[in-house]
Amino acid sequence: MDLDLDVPMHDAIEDQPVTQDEDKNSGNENELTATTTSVDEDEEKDDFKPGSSGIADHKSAKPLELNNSNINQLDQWIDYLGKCQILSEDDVARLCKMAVDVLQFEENVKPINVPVTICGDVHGQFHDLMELFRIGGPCPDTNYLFMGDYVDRGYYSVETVSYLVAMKVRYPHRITILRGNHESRQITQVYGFYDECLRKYGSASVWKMFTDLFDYFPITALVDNKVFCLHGGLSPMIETIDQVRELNRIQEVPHEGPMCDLLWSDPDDRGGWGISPRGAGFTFGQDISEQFNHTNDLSLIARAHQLVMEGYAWSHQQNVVTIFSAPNYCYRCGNQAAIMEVDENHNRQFLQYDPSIRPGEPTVSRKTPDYFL
Ligand SMILES: [Mn+2]
Repeated sequence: MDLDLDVPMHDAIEDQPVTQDEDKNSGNENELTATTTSVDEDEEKDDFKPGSSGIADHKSAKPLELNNSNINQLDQWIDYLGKCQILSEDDVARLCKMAVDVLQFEENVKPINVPVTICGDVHGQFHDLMELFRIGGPCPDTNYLFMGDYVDRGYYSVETVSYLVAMKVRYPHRITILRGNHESRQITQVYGFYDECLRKYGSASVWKMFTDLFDYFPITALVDNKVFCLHGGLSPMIETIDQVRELNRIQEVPHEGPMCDLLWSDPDDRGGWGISPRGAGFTFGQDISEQFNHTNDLSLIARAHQLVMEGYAWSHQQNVVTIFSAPNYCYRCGNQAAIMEVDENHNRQFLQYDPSIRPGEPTVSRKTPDYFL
């Protein structure tokens, strides 16, 4: 079954900068062009240059080995972060340095075995991430693959990305965290993560550490050689998965080219390649998906990146699935979230969930306020 056209696969919120008014006809601005001015200015400052945080200055020649001491440290952090508390700046530095020594050894196409539970955008909705683990089962009992966009939009990007990175370092073979288009210096300066770091830490240091770390995140995963997983979609410059393996991914997400496309593209009802309304990546039709899956002997492309009201949506006659794991996105979209379990026999099951209750926070409600009664 193909996508219902009424489903807002092209999310007006995702496609427009937050500072723009909500009128979708007002120029169709997009995330990349919206940031161009500030980025050009920022690149004049050494502070914002990749690597300036120093977290990757003393990389290890071999993957991080866990011992009692760092396991205890990580368990403490995970316990603390699980209560939606932030780590100290020094501890974020320690965590990010450890994470570099895990992530630098992962491949551009991370091989993953079944069973695994595949998740889409989280976007700083920390309490909903905790709900995700309640629905899907705790990590490391359940293996997880997250397909990017941990930060921006929600109120708890710092807590969310700290938690996921700590889990990655603690259980490196149980959880995979891919890079989304929001795991980027440019995008996070516009959509919330940079400002949240300044607000919670009083400086940009923690933002610099995490964005330096994002450069090391793998960009795709391959589940049992059959399900190709990535944040955005396909690229006209990539015909085979081996071509993804050859990319140099340790860099800021480029404005164009294959790595950009993998993190930005979207499936479309129109055939062939199309210009993306986002201003980065491409749209690709069913013919493109079928050819890619045939060439690479795949059964499915699993991706995230677009709001879908049921939390998941098939497209291209089940050659592509979109998974979105932020319920009531931006605390106002009213969508369900979903994750996709793939079992030992490659059976797929979608688990849908609604927003968690957040005590003391504004809940979006359509009910008539009390003062009208
Ligand atoms: Mn995205």
